[in-house]
Amino acid sequence: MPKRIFSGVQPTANLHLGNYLGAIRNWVGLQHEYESFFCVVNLHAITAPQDPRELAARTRDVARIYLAAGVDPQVSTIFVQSDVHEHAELEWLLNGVTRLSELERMTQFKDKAKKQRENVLAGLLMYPVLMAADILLYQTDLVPVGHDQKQHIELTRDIAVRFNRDYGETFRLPEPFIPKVGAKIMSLDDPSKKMSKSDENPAGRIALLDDADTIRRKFKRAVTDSGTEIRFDESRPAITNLLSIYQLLTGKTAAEVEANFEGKGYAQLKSELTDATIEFMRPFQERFHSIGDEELTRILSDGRDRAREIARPIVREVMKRMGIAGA
Ligand code: ATP
Ligand code: LTN
Repeated sequence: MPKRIFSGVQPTANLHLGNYLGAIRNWVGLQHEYESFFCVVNLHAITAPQDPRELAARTRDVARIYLAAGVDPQVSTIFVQSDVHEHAELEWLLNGVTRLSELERMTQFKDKAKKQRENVLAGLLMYPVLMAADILLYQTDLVPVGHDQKQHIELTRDIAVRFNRDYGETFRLPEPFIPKVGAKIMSLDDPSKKMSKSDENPAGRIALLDDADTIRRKFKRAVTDSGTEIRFDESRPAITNLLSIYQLLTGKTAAEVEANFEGKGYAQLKSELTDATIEFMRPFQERFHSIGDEELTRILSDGRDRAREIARPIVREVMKRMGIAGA
């Protein structure tokens, strides 16, 4: 069997540079080495309240972002999670080998539950089981994601190991693929927090559809550290974060980046970073806007058909092993 990758992004809000640099960008390189499945995980989005019309529009926009970033539908399978109902089916089946205590331990659940307080939806707790279903459904080898998803992939492995032990060898064990640079892009207004799309204040993130003026303004206001030297230094997280974004967007090495800014000040760093970001965004956004509705519909329905071909027999096999009708 060819080696496979699977990854996805939730269509919950405007995607930002962190989503691109930590995840989507790496898919583009990997798609030629692996058989690739890139999913818009809209069922995950309803683990928090959503406006139905916005959710539907964003689901298509996230697929457009995949394409604009360079995911090639001739090479990779791009589809919407809810179009392949096997994801929800396998999730329910995997609930039969997942422990409540494992779900309650997940840091993303704890963090998000704290924010939602008494309105925490049951789906938020089950979120990692649906993610495990996404991954295991395709016998995935590698899952390219940002650092925050590592714990969910470890849980996916635990679920797979338990299923294989209790019901016989069925699932392949996936590995995370977390980039060395970019796996955790930090917020521009608080470098102790990750850049996040659910953060109420948009100043901390550069959205992938921000215009040039907005980008310039956000970088101008980005916090910096004390000291004046511009180099990678863990004890100065704000500057290190700006340098990492610059490094990834320009394709330079860390040493080249430091040499470039030697003797220069913060204002120069911010100005060059703004230019590099706008230079990346312009063609990216042009591609985003050039993808027609019909073309997108065709790509997503092709993707759905390819995904279902693989997903269907796996769910059948799992049902058979568990003694559930329909096998
Ligand atoms: P939220 O902050 O609302 O939880 P998010 O911005 O983390 O949302 P997701 O859809 O949960 O967005 O993540 C999509 C992908 O982007 C995942 O692979 C995730 O690891 C990655 N990612 C998210 N934020 C960052 C970040 N700040 N730096 C690097 N990668 C990130
Ligand atoms: N939880 C992921 C999104 C996601 C995902 C997946 C990523 C859902 N299913 C399967 C990789 C593989 C997140 O980024 N928040």
